[in-house]
Amino acid sequence: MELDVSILFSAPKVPMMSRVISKITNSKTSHTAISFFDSSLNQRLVLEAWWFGFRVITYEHWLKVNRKVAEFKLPSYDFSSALEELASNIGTDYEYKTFFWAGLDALLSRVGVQLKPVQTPDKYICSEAVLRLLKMAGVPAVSRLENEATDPGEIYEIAKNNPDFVEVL
Ligand SMILES: [Ca+2]
Repeated sequence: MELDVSILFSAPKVPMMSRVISKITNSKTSHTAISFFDSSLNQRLVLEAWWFGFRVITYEHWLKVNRKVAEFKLPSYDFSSALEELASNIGTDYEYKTFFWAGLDALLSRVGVQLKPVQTPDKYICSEAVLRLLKMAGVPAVSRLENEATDPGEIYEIAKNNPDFVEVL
């Protein structure tokens, strides 16, 4: 069954936090998630790596804490098996190691030091979950991005500029 899947990019609803994050990451988005319609529940749901773990919530609930920056569909891809595979990790902890690694890496890269990314295929930060989904579905535009070392802004830049991604307006 083909699923109605889209990729969401957002910023925190708290304006100050949003500004701080966009300063650090140099992007207007600091979070990314996967949206899909579940026909058995008749609900639009969001799958995301959040501070409390990898979870599914309703789209309505997601909008309460997120200011949507952009949403993209990839009409030429079938995400059903990729989504199923990713969903088998619902409930796993958030990958704090990667989160702190990213901050440290950003600082150290300014002085020319490169860290080796943390490798944990079953624990995610938000961008890692989205990236793994896109890669499993065979989207070539993201194939060179590191699963554990990419921030939402980098995926957003690709989505804006690659014809496989169609913005939902
Ligand atoms: Ca990981």
